[in-house]
Amino acid sequence: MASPETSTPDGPVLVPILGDQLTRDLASIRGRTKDDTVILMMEVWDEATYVKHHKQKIVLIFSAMRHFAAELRDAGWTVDYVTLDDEDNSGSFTGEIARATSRHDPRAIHVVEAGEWRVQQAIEEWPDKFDCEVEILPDDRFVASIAEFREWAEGRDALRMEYFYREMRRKTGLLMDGDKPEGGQWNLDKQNRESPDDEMDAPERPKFEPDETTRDVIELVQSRFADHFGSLDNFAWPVTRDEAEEAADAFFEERIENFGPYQDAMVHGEDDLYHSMLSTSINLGLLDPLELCQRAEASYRDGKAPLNSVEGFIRQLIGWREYVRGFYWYQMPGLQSNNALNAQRGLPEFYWTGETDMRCLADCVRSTRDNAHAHHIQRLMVLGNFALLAGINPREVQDWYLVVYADAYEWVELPNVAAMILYADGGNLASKPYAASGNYINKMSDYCKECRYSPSKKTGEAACPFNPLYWHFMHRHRDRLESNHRIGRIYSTWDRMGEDKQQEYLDSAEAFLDTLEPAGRGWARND
Ligand code: FAD
Ligand code: DLZ
Ligand code: SF4
Repeated sequence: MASPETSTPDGPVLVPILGDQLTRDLASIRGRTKDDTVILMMEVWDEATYVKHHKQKIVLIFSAMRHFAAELRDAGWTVDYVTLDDEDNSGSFTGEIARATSRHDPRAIHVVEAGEWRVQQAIEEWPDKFDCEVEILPDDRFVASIAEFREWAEGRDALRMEYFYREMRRKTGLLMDGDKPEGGQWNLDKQNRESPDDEMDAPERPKFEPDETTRDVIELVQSRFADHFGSLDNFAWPVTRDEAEEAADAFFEERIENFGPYQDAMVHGEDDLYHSMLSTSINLGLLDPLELCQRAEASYRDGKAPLNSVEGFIRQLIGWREYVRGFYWYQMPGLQSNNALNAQRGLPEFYWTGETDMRCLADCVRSTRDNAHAHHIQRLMVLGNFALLAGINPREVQDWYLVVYADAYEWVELPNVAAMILYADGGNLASKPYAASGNYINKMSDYCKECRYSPSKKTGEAACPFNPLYWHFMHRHRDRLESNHRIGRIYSTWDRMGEDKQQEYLDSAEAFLDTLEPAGRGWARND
């Protein structure tokens, strides 16, 4: 830590840039003069291991950080870059700021607020720890500030994405026709539920061959994080702004047209379909989400993509993405420990191994392991739906999602997991649990055709496990869910079944749940 004597009024401004702040338009460097600024970037053990991230996620972040540092240097900035294998590396952000203040004698530290609550807590201690001015700037890469979301949310009985999204449409002017939504409707989700069919022939997204920098990081990760989940064989993520832009160009040229209709479709072995595959780049800061929305709108206005695709894409970004970020900061730190449904089962081993006869789950875990990615409907209605119905403990599910996806940061992962899939917040984010039986997956995918289970069988050995698990879930949460106007009606179906049928469902579900092997915590966290 800097002592009072080491701080000089005419030292430079130290600008720490965190691993998910890789943009030259960052608030802390925008408008700064280069000869008065030292940018600090830090590979630190604490960040790489607070959960045992997928190997591809660490490679992606370290490689993108190293490329960004080189880009800044080329542009004339002074960058102090601390690598993980620097022998004096302290292992933490705060420890590295302490070392950097003694190297540079800064007159001030300017840092953009962290994406994650855990890191922000540490940053907020810096003004007391360091003997120079510390300025914490808002992260203005989002359309809505944290304060703006809070203002919108406070006093409302229920928070719903739809109403927030309309505010964001008005604020950005995206897809507006005066003060009305383009085409007359705000949300065209109902047009975006096509099942997969033979017409589908999604072009392959660009894959980026690891360059020397990425290969160095791959070597580092193979040696230092060998026991982390996931394969590195398929590493092909964009690691620079240029590559990310190439990936975005390909999406707007080849896939946005069909993005909407097939947004919820799933096909065995097809990992990208018409999705943008841009979340890793957006979350790192390599792409600006608002610019992407403007490009999407231009595709509609130029007649290259239909409104339902473009509205769907824009809704994911200025609706869901902005909404979950605001929700995270509004609900933290409680959101981490919410468990409204008192779910206590351990995470099954197959979430890590993929070894299950449930073909849908096995395919989603395979894609997760090989690509550090699965698309939204796989995360929500296969992996998430199973965790909800089987009553898996939210802490274990949260860790899993944070570990396994290359785009996972707690601000976006936690609301999606705790509130959207698990209903662990008791319904602040979602108006009902996203619970579904095998029917839904059968309709939206080709998984069931070759599965050893049958979605049309309701109970017994051959029945799709989602079927009895669905009723088991509904039965055990009747007290809470019966009064929910969006889901409560299903209890009349349950009551009409009669006791014998009901018991068959419950017994089948119990028999299946008894077969699940809990994984333990070793894959997610170091002891
Ligand atoms: P596309 O389908 O092309 O969508 C376009 C963009 O919209 C995405 O790139 C993303 O930035 C944004 N978006 C879409 N849905 C959401 C959403 N629900 N919340 C926030 N942004 C959204 N996304 C993450 O970026 N990080 C996560 O850790 C993450 N965890 C998730 C966990 C669960 C349980 C669920 C259900 C969803 C999660 N998502 C997360 C959202 C979504 O699954 C991914 O953003 C998406 O699959 C990324 O692929 P894509 O870029 O091809 O997305
Ligand atoms: C996820 C991650 C990892 C694995 N490693 C680093 C790192 O070594 N240095 C760094 O600056 N950032 C890393 N990150 C991303 C941070 O966890 C991310 O910036 C937080 O979300 C900030 O809140
Ligand atoms: Fe999944 Fe059930 Fe279909 Fe098998 S039958 S793929 S378990 S939904």
